[in-house]
Amino acid sequence: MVKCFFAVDLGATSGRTILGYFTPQGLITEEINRFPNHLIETGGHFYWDIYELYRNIVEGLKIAGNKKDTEIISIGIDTWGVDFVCIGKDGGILRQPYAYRDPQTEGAPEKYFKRVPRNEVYELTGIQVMNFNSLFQLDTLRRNNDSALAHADKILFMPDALSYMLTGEMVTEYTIASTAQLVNAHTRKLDSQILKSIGLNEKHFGRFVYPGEIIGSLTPELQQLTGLSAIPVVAVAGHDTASAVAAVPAANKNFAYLSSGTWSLMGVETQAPVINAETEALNFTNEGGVEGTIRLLKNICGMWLLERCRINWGDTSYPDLIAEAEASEPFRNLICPDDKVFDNPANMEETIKKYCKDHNQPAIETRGQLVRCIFESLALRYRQVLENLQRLSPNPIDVLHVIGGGSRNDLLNQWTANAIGIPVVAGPSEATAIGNIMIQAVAAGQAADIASMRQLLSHAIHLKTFYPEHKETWDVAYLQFKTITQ
Ligand code: LFR
Repeated sequence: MVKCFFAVDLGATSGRTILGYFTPQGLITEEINRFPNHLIETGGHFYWDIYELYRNIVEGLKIAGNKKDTEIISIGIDTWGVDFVCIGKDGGILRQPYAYRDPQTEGAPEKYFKRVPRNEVYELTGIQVMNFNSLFQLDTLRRNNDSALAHADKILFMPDALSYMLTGEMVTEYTIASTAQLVNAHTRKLDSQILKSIGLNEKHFGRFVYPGEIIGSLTPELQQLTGLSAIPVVAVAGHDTASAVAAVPAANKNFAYLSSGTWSLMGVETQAPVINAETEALNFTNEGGVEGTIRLLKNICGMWLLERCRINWGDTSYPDLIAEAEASEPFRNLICPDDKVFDNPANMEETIKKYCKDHNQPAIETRGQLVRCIFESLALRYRQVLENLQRLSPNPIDVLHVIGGGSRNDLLNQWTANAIGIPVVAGPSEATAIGNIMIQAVAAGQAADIASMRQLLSHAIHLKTFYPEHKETWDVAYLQFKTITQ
């Protein structure tokens, strides 16, 4: 019997379940199922379908349960951050969760800061201000007299809500509550003052747990449906970015990471929150990580730009698009990836073209030019954020670890190295699921800590290093980029 961990990893565009286990030489993983996750637009709002996500997880459990010679030790769920469901007194889900790209939170932070000063909120939470933080979503629902919130007995974040559907147990996991902007960065618990400011208290949340704690075990209903036994569901780092950062194959402390997927999350790992006037002005976040660490990072709009363009491009593969970009003229068009216009436009391709036109750049004529514009702009934005990080980080930064699906893009990795002037180490591409499995392995007593597993990973996983090239050309382009973003 091979003893495996079952990881559920849900992102904004797709989800997957993975079986994995560690050997003295490294890590063995097997993808069990992969499925799309859709933004559902109706009545002027955007939602996720939590029941469909649940159905796909159960499907994965059934497949894994049918595997001969495999025993599942535990299950762990991580998802994107900030979204949640309201649970009624009878235990039912009161409405499908709103998706964080829903426009209802536009201007929400400003409204909230009229009642609670912005600097006080930042000092308490250390979290970057983004419209969609759960704090502002909840405040928006409160202002709108939302019926689900009005009847909510409990509020559960996405990973906790899905764990609840698997076990019947309600918890609030630390990393996912932290990115919600509801946790005090110093006490690492829900902040009662913040909760009070939106008419809530600790009772509205499940038992507070940290990564590695057991949530509950599979319900009898699910045991019957899947043929599995009462397997424990473990709280991993419920926030996908926290699970991904756990899996950075770093040899020592002197690194920055870029978790590259729908978002590009660039940051460093620190032992304590870094909350000061500069981090506040630059809107850096201090999100909770595993084993007491803090993720000092910034959200950069990442592959979302390309994912949205691809919707209109049929079945074109990433390698084809990358080849077209490589064959196009360099630095012809540049955008600021974090401009608000790219948040959730009806047509991303047209929005990028219009942005270039409005900034007096040559008209984008080919798909290759468009993809090149996205990649070069991202690489230059990475440099801009890294320069700030180098000033804010308590440790020197010798290398950038690129992890997540985007780390498979050799061209972007090379351009990133060129732009930032330090080596880029790419991989693992399934960092989030691996981090999820690592936390389950530590919880099961199979490993002492995350540091030892990172060491194991750094030897066991094939990593690619990219060294900076063409410094002068990229320096010139960076100056050009800065004129757009200022
Ligand atoms: C990445 C991520 C980011 C979070 C964004 C929205 O998947 O979790 O960390 O800021 O999605 O939730």
